[in-house]
Amino acid sequence: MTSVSEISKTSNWPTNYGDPTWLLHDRFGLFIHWGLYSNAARHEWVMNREKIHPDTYRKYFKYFDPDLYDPKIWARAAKEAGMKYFVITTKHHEGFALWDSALTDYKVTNTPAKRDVLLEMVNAFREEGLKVGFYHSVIDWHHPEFPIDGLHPQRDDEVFKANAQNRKIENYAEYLHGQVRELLTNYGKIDYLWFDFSYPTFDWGWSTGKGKIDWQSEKLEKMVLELQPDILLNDRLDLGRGVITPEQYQPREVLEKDGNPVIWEACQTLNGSWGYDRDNLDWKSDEMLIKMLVDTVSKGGNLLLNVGPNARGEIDEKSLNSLRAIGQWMRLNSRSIYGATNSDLLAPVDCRYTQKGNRLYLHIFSWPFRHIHLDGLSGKIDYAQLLHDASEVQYKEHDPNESLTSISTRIKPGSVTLELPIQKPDIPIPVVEI
Ligand code: H79
Repeated sequence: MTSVSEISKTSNWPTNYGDPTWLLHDRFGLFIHWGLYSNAARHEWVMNREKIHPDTYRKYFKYFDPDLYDPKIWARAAKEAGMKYFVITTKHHEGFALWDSALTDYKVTNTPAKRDVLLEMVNAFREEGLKVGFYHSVIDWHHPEFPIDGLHPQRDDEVFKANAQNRKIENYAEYLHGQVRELLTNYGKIDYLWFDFSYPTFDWGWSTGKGKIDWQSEKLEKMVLELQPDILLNDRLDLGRGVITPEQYQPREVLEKDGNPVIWEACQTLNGSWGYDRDNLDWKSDEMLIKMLVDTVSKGGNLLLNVGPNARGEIDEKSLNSLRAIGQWMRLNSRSIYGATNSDLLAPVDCRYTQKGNRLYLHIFSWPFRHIHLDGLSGKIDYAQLLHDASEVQYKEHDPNESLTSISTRIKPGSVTLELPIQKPDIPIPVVEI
């Protein structure tokens, strides 16, 4: 087992980045995707997917009117779910600024919202004690100097492309750096900056993807660290460093690089869409979400779980209910999550281990017939209990020096057999603390 404090000394973490101890401890954050795509209510890539012209897309700018927006409600929901930080889309690929940027008119203060909703959000979450993260898209499908490539919504619009011949990525990079400067200057201490995303290796024949040369990532990173020396950064500037961020994909095992554990964070949706998606039918169950959190920590990572509030400024009931369910589980079981990481021990089938110091947490995904066998733990256990109600779990230790104790049960020498109740406790994922 690598302790959380040791992980923070690993190779994917540059010494000039902030101290990631808090992130590794906290393990669970809220991702929020909120922008003009929330009005379209059919995925945050709608501009791209439907190749919507910027002039047409402007209707969402004109009608962005979040009259029910109260970020205190969002912050409380996150806190009650057990989340310790949040990451908000300051600007997504659509290019719309969710704050009062001096560098563009395409910003929230020019919509019917008329106010800096980002500022209110940052204040509300800080008040609830959550750390503040900014998502910022380096891609921008609205900016007049962003060169058209194979990912651009107007990639097949010959007239648009002809008119965009003289776009200069340097001009866009200057804008990008300027906006990031604003975000890191005007909103107090920002704990985490989450860039999205580089795609340098893509080559569509007539155009290539974009990466660190285009964004001037080295220079951008330097500015970020000058403005916010304690900030943490993710890995999407094409620099090969920062928090590794697998997207809607649970790694199959502990994430390592050159044999060392790395700092990583799974980002996951409730339903496959990041932005509010009215007609979505792919909602994950509460149990699946809890499993996802446990699975992530059991592999040494964080979970950044997303909600897509709607354009009136509300997180829908379905999402809120999922957060509540996770919160109920966390209230009783968060000891196995906060400050915990993967164990070097191999967990039994359908179980996940997390470990914190010499406490081992066995998460039981599928309730067994009475017994679970823990290899190699004989003589090493002092006490075992169900975490949610502190009820003792009795167990038998099997002598490591004996041969298979019984041909009929195949008990392994050196293992421990937990004796569990027949009835699964009334909690989505029971945890045994050992
Ligand atoms: O904000 C959310 C998504 O909208 C954003 N990241 C999360 C946090 C995201 N944008 N793109 N992606 C995630 C992945 C996109 C992959 C693809 Fe492609 C774009 C597949 C096809 C087009 C880039 C180009 C990768 C392959 C070709």
